[in-house]
Formats: sequence, C-alpha cells, structure tokens
Amino acid sequence: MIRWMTSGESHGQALTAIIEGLPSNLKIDTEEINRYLAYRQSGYGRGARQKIETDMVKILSGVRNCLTLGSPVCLMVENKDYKNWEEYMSPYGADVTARRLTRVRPGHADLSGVLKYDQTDARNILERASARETAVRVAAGTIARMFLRELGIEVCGYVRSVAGISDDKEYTAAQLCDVKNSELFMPDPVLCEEAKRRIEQIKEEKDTAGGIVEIRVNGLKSGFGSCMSYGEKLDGHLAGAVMGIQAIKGVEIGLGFEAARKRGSEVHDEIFFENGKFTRKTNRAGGIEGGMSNGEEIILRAAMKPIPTLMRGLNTVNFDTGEACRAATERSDVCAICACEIVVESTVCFALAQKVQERLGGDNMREIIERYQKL
Ligand code: EPS
Repeated sequence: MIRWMTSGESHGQALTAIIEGLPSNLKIDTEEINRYLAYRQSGYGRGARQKIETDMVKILSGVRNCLTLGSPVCLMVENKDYKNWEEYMSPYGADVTARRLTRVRPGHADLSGVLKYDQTDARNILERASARETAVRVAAGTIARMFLRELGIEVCGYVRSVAGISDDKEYTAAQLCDVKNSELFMPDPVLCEEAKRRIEQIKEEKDTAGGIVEIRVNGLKSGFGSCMSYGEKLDGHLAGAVMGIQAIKGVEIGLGFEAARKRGSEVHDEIFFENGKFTRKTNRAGGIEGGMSNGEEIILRAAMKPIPTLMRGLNTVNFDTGEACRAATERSDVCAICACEIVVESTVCFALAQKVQERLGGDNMREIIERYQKL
C-alpha cells in the first residue's frame, strides 16, 4: 500500500511529507501542486497568517526530470513565518518562557495534549495540532490526484454549507468545474454573497464558523474496497482518512444520515441491465455498496467544526493556576471552509490511490494503467 507521513510544526522551519510505495514513471506537475496549495490558502474569512505565507512545494527526493523513480518521495513546504519565530521555536535552543500558552482553548488539542504529553506549555501541543500541517498533506494529495488521473479518475468538490448558509441543490461534477473561482467555493453566487455577509457578521462578533464540504469522485470502476474484510471497506477507509483531518467532526457517504430517516424503497438504488451493462438510475448510496465501489460517482460529505480560536475567547482555566479565565488568542481564521474543502479533496485522493494501488499492485505506471483498463 502507498503510505505517507508528515512532519512539521506550525511555526517551525518547514512541513515535510514522505510518500512511500508510489510506482515509477508517474508524471509530477509541480505547478499543479502549487495551484492546490494556493487554493488551500484562499477563501473568504482567512486570517493574517495566509498573508505571510505563499506556500510552494519543494521536491527533495524520489522524482527525476518530473517522473517518479519508485523511491520514497519527500516533499517540503517552508514556513516563511519561521523567521519571526526562530527565537522561540529553534530546535537548537529556544526561549521557551516567551509565547507560552496556558489559557487552554476549548475545542483545541491544548488541554488533552498537555496532560497526555506531560507538558507545561500548550505551545508544544498546538504547534503540531494546528491545521497548518494540512499544507503538506495537500501537496502529497495532489500527487495522488495525478496518479488517479492517469487512470481516468477525477476528484472535485465544493462548499455545500458555511456558517449556516446551505446550498441543497444538486450539481453534476461538470457544473462544479469552475467553483474554485468562487470566493467560498460555492456554485450559487447569491448564496455565496449571503455567506460572506454572515462571515463578516461572525467576525465582528469575534466568533468563528464551520461548514460542510462535498467531494465527488468520477471514473472509479467497481470493486475497490472489500465486503470480506471489514477493515478494508472503502467507505471505512475514506471516512477514517477524512476524520483524520483537523476540525472534521462528521463524514457521510451518499444520503448518509438522511438514509436513516427514509424507507428502504427511498434509499436503495434499483438495478437495471441495459445495453449489456448493469446500471442504476439513482445514486443514493454515493457510489459505495457493501464496502466496495459500485462504479457510480462517489459522493462524500465532511462536516468541519468552527475553528476553536475565537478572538473573544471562551471560558476556560489557566492550567498553571486552575483559575478561571478567557482562552488565549493570537490570530485566527474566522472561517477556513475553502481550505477544508481542498484538504478533504486531497485526502480523498490519497486514500483512494492507496485502495487502487492495493488492488492492482504494480511497480510502474504502465503496468498499473494496463491492469486498470482490463477490469
Ligand atoms: C493555518 C495556519 C495557522 C492557523 C490555522 C491554520 O497559522 P497561525 O497559527 O500562525 O495563525 O491560522 O490553524 C488553526 C486554525 C489552528 O487552530 O491551529 C493554515 O495555514 O492553514
């Protein structure tokens, strides 16, 4: 299986990812990676940190002349902000008395992390728990996207709901191709303007907002995942990967939670045989039945909670003294739903690439493409 691992702190020198198990001869387009990194930084409601950073990937190993070698690929995204933090974050001796965080933020990793890792400074927790890490996950996920594209599998997505403004209309993947031009990745410009006004209002109230993103996968043939081994279910694998993203509190596939409120006849997709092919006229299952892809479009939604750093600070305690206080604030995004959409898309790309490669095997792209075409 293709595996990945990331390292890096929010205000450390850089974020890195190592991807192991990629086949050889996969074409790598660095500009596309940088485009997705820019998308991750975009969106209405972002905070001051994004003005400091212009995320760009540097490929350190595993690629020669724009083609993978089959060896581990190492990616790096630098933190420009490190120059402002070196004094406090340097691995070689740092001032750990300054920038200490003790007024732990409800909803963040601060308190549970301090207790678990026996720390006296929540900075040692939040630096890693910060969603800044997702920058390099997007870089690695975009490589997985290139792998999938070679097989004819395309992944896209949009923002379905933000700050309580929801778009319940149904869109085809083709209708979503320009959605990244929208300031909130919302296809409906009227709802987008309404959501922007809502975010402004939330900002004035020194509060934060979450939302729901929807991801679509087209071109995945049937039979990926398993109905035999529960640990290998495609829905379980995708949901587990997406729940591994900071701030995600829920994942649903197809009708998801709505299916529980409906009757069987309103939920299950009837099967037909037309022109020598099995077909369905509906896709309420979201492309996955019995833990396996069924050849229909995969539809996955993820719910992002509002960012836990509120400029007005929630009630908490100072863990040094046990005294009641307001939670720490530095700077924060009011809403990072566009970043979330890109991170979920990229994570789905990676998790899918893993399942595809697991079933097909193969050491080089030619072998893998041939095997996929034969399915
Ligand atoms: C983020 C960078 C971080 C946060 C945010 C995500 O930068 P800084 O902490 O320097 O402002 O803005 O992380 C969080 C919301 C969080 O709670 O940690 C990024 O690049 O996405």
